[in-house]
Amino acid sequence: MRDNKLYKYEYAKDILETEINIILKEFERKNGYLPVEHVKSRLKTETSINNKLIKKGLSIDDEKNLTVISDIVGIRIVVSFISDVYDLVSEVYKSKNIKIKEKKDYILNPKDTGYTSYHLKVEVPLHLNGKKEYIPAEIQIRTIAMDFWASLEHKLRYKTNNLIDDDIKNELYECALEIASLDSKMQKIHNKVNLK
Ligand code: 0O2
Repeated sequence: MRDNKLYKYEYAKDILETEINIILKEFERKNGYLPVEHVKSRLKTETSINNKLIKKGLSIDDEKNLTVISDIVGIRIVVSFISDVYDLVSEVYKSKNIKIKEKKDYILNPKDTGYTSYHLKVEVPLHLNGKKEYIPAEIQIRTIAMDFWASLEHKLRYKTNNLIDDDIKNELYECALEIASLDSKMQKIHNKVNLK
């Protein structure tokens, strides 16, 4: 499926990576520091795309159904402090090459699992064979602390085939609360240091 159906998504990933890179370089040039710990982009795997289509009750053989999946192209920007998340979000909003379709602030409104992050569902313009079309993509921006929790929780969930029992879910939720509290503490220290 990937080779023939996903080539446009591959191009869109390249465009998004370049755009995000420029936003980050510009941020560093203007502010004199780069808040980024790391950036990772990916194309959703064929298995993951198919699972999502099946979950939505859609055929995996109909190419048109790919358009309902908004995160085939994904880029994750992991930053140092909570304020960096919001600073970066406003920089992405200023970009003329990234069209923002929807924002989801899971920092202000964490998911039931405890997951926190800032998501932007966007579209990237792709000029191909004299035509312009918009390819959907998802940008996730989160702190290194949020990323620590999400990565480990994802691994544990994957290990148990998504069948985590309620006790473990509660423990993971508590970990998320502790991490959120640490994030706020680090933010306060950051604010104090910045004032000096
Ligand atoms: P992967 O492997 O990261 O690609 P949908 O995208 O249709 O599922 P929605 O509401 O549009 O639903 O998306 P949402 O919840 O804004 O974002 C989904 C993505 O956020 C997930 O992608 C994960 O990357 C991340 N995410 C959301 N909730 C959790 C959570 O509880 N734990 C962790 N670790 N990550 C979460 P995928 O496709 O599920 O997975």
